[in-house]
Amino acid sequence: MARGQETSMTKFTLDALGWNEWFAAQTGLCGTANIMARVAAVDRDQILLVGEHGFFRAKLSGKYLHASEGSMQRPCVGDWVCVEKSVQDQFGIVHGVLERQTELRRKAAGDSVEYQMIAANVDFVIVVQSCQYDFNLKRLERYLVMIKDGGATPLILLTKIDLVTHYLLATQLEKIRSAGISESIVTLSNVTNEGVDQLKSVLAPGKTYCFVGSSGVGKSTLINALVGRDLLETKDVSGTGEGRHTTVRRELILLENGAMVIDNPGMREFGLLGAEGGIEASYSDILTLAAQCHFRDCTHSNERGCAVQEALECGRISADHYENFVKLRRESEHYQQSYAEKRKKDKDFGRFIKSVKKDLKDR
Ligand SMILES: Nc1nc2c(ncn2[C@@H]2O[C@H](COP(=O)(O)OP(=O)(O)OP(=O)(O)O)[C@@H](O)[C@H]2O)c(=O)[nH]1
Ligand SMILES: [Mg+2]
Ligand SMILES: [Zn+2]
Repeated sequence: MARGQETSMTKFTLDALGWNEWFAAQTGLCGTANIMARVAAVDRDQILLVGEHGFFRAKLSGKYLHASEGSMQRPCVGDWVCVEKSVQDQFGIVHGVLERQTELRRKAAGDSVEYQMIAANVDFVIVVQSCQYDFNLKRLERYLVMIKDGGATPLILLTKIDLVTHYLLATQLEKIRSAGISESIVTLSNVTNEGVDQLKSVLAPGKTYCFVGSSGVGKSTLINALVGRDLLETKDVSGTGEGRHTTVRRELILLENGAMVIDNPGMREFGLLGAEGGIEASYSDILTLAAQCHFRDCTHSNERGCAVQEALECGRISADHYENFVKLRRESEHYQQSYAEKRKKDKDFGRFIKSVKKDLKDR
């Protein structure tokens, strides 16, 4: 693989890397760790950072590493961190992570009641589905809920349009719209390049775009096209479209036009946990109706005077849309209680962070 950007000598302004007033307001907490940098990738025990002097590597301070074990507080791609580094140091030392402006996270796999961070401080999350084999409306809705919950703006991207008929593509677009999803949609082919320029025109300088979706849908192929060379590894998939995972690392890449993109490994699951805000944003039509139900604690299943059931009966909202709402809300709430208990531990961590920040300031 052509390893590219980390060896480039380009310098940047922090603004070009996505820095804004939100982060600037926090720099007082950084003390002597006075270099601000953005996380481009997290490897085993090293972090690739990009700052005003370009790319460099860093490690977490021992104290931070110890306290943040298994926690959401560990730096992830897109984070802004406070680093201590002198010119002669090979590695920087990361002392703290600035509070995130947006978060993309999902429920960790299996029974574990934890969030898993996917990316931080992204402006847009591009949900990629392939028109061939991969298109799935319910999965799309699930992504939209978590994206909105984390405060980023979702965009929808359908790839591999060279492999399907115009009719099938039109049907898929119609399905998305009739489910009440109003986000922008781009359709493209990495083979014929149809639609690639349209996507390029959407990507704005200084903004960060995170690509998510199943394995084999063409995320890395597309990012290579945006970069203009084979920076990322891509791989052929079997005839069913079911891919092995080619990308194994989340990585922030700077495009020539100044936009930043994050490639991700393909995801099989995208579990919900405590995503009430995202559900409210995605199902505002149902929640507006729910406010008119006769009973305040209406579950919208079989109560008298239920406005949601009424709308369902007369076809104002689709059964699929409603069923998915019920399912996602149940899933989102399922682990809430135990998560809340676990949060107590994180509070202790929060106190620790405050003390570290104070230490740094007092030095
Ligand atoms: N026909 C067709 N093939 C495509 C298109 N985009 C990507 N491919 C092919 O699909 C395969 C998988 O592409 P990748 O870019 O590796 O997919 P990915 O989404 O990065 O996959 P993971 O890294 O595993 O998550 C490669 O063989 C690509 O050449 C497209 O628009 N049309
Ligand atoms: Mg990939
Ligand atoms: Zn009701």
